[in-house]
Amino acid sequence: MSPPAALMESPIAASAGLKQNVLSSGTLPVMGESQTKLLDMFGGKWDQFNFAPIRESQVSRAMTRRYFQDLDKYAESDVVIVGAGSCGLSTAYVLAKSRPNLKIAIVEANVSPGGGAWLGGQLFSAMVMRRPADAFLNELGVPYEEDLENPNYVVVKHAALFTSTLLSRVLSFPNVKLFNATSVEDLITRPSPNGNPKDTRIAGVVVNWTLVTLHHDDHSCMDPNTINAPVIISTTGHDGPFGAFSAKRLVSMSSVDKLGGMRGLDMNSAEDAIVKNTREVTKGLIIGGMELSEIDGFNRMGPTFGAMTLSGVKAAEEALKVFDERKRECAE
Ligand code: AHZ
Repeated sequence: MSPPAALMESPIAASAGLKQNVLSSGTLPVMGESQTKLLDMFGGKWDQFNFAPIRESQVSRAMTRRYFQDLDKYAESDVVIVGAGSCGLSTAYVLAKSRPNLKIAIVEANVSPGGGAWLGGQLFSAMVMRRPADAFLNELGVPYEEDLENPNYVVVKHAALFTSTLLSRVLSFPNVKLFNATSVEDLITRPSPNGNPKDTRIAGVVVNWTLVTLHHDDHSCMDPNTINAPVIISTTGHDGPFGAFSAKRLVSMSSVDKLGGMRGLDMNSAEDAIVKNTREVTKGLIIGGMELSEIDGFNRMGPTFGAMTLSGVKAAEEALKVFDERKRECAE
């Protein structure tokens, strides 16, 4: 039996040993007296306060018109990202920023996007990232602390600071639409030219409101909707009630023989393996993040998130290759 880790390793530097990283590129704005006019505007005048009048139908139309326009626009997307966890959002950020002309739909089963990245391990606040994933934090402008005695990792004081910043950046891109509370229930497929199920091409996703997806067993048939796209990026996390969705579907449709199955925790091997192997697993379908551990049988890494961001960078790179290749094929 191995001795408790505390007996083997020197203690983590106390907070005095942590250096606050000051970012030139994007220190987040801090609310201060000089930066908010809201108190001047509203303070002490609540007696005269009124909202501008509105008719209820205007609220309804303001929401539904936009949503139905988005459903129409994104029914043919350039890229669909399944799952808005740390990997899916990182992928969306890199893709949307590098190709502003791509139409990117993100489909997230949960009401709240972010997956498991709102907290660190065991529901603690801090998020640890091993270098060189600090490059992703620098790009976003998320501040972090460095351990002066160990330069190999950095710490964001609260995982929610990373996730909320990433999410707000992604949602600000005009070429991205997030469909949350919406589940991918199936993949759209095209037969392989040679009849081999392994060469089946993925041509889109089948979606439904998550609340409907959860009730297929106790309601009469409730048919889904569809989104076509030449590139799907699946980042649905490791196996669970919703996780590893595409990986499991590829097995049931015989595109992949069997799942490798996620292995026990080994931070060092797991993070490198996930990033390096993020790829097009089946024609038209890229898998990244922890979902890949179920396909390939990689270890899990537990509460260190660098691989999720850099798997997102690799997924974006792969997606651009696949997209450009498909465009060339269509032009021929
Ligand atoms: O709701 C899911 C979550 O937000 C969403 N999702 C799953 N199935 C879906 C479906 N349709 C639409 N059928 C679906 N959305 O996918 C998101 C996955 O996020 P995640 O945080 O679970 O996965 P990730 O790969 O981005 O990050 C994994 C984080 C982990 S787990 C882990 C370990 O256990 O060792 N270590 C890390 C860093």
